[in-house]
Amino acid sequence: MNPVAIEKPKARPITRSLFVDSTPLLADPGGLRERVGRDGYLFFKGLLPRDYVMSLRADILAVADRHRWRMPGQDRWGGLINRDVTDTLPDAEVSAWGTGEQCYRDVQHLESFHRFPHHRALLALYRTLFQEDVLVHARTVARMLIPHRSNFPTPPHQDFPFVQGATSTMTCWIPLGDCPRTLGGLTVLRGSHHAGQLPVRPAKGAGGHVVELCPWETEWVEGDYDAGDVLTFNSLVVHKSLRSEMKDRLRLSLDVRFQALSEPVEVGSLRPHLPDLEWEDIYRDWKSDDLKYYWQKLALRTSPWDPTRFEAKARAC
Ligand SMILES: O=C(O)CCC(=O)C(=O)O
Repeated sequence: MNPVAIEKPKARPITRSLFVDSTPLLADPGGLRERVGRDGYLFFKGLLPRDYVMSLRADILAVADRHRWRMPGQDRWGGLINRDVTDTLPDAEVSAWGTGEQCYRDVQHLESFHRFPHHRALLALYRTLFQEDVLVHARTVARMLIPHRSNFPTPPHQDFPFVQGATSTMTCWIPLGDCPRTLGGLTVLRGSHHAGQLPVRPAKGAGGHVVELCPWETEWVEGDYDAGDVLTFNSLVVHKSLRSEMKDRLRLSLDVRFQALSEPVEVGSLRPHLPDLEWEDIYRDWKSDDLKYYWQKLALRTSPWDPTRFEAKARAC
């Protein structure tokens, strides 16, 4: 018997279409889950109140002011950078954290920053998606991407090797302020989670790794974000940032992860984003106690860190 020839998908031209707004599906949980199962991503226009987002933006920019890297004379929300100061930041710090390390460390101490992902609109969304109680990962990441010679657009990657735990974990990307495409917002490769975990190799930009894409994996979706918009995607979805064309302005955003409470979590997701920072230190000046060590009150299943997820392998396209 002749072996059956498996036909490979054909190479396709790269396309860049606009996000589909899933807000109408919030009233149709089945439809919402079907869409995320098919496309791997959901985009919501104005899911969060603009004031809520701008308030955290102002808190973070007040930290930036203490480090003198905003241009003087702006209001609390202005993102113009004082490049005379930021250009002197060491390359290693900027490539690791997007900004100076001490500034990022100070942001990681903000109570409003860690409280932000517990907003009821986000919890309700993930409860609908997972159909059970939700675990908010404590490791919230701020991307304070300043224009600097050591900052590069985030390369195409999947979050799963970095986050591990359950493949059903969802990343939530939230711009803290309006983020037009020209400021380098996040874009996703529609449906790319269906290919499973892809091999990685080292690269420049956030995360420091890139995946190899096949010539038919070309369907990028993107958009101009307003403050309050939310993008969420499965941890196997390939995503990257667009290149910022604004050489005088910072791009400020959060990455937060949510998962079903019954799924395993890798314990690093419950640690602060800076490896040498401890929660005790972060909590020192907080006004309320309710969110301190909140995950310790939950019945969690943990899974070990698997370093082989980063082993370089060739991909057969
Ligand atoms: O904000 C970025 O450029 C990268 C964000 C990202 O990769 C993520 O949220 O997983």
